[in-house]
Amino acid sequence: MSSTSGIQETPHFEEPLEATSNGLAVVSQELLETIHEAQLALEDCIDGLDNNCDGMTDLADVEACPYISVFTYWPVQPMPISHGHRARITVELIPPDPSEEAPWTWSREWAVVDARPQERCQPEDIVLGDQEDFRSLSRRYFWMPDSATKTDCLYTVEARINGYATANMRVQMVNHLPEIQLDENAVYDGGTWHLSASTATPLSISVSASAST
Ligand SMILES: [Ca+2]
Ligand SMILES: [Ca+2]
Repeated sequence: MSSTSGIQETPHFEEPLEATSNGLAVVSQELLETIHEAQLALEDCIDGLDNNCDGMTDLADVEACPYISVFTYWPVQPMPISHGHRARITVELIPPDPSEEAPWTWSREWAVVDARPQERCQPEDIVLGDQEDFRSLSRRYFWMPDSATKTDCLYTVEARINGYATANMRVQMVNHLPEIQLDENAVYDGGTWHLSASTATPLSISVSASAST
């Protein structure tokens, strides 16, 4: 529409009051959720302080620091593992991580936290390898030391979830003497005895014989 002055008038549409009110409510709700998430993120679960000022400190702040059970199928403590062998430990997280896929909400840290006897065993003796993380599991590969001086060393491997939920697994380096199993029947071909043996190490056999009468 043109006025007599020649100035174009822009059509003006007013939003209904109800729509404006609903829009503000949505923004308000989103803002509250953002503030709430920020408050949860602010709580450090192990520092002894109420970081997000909600009156609850560390693990008492159950919403920011939920109870997590770290469960392991570790049947023997300590678990004997041969020198130089690669092994793995798996822990199950109950409940599962809040995220359905990586990146995970909860951190998963693995470490060797103790070695005994301290005179000849150190946590660094164990070499930690690849780690695999899933929503309900964390798994870590490691190598046992391969030195006779570390025989019978006891190591404690710890899985730490979200900075505070832990599980400890103990392993012991063993160095069993090689065992030789002879077949039930040695075979004599009329001039020579034939023996077969199974062993995990290079085989050297010393034989002494005496004639029987
Ligand atoms: Ca805290
Ligand atoms: Ca708090």
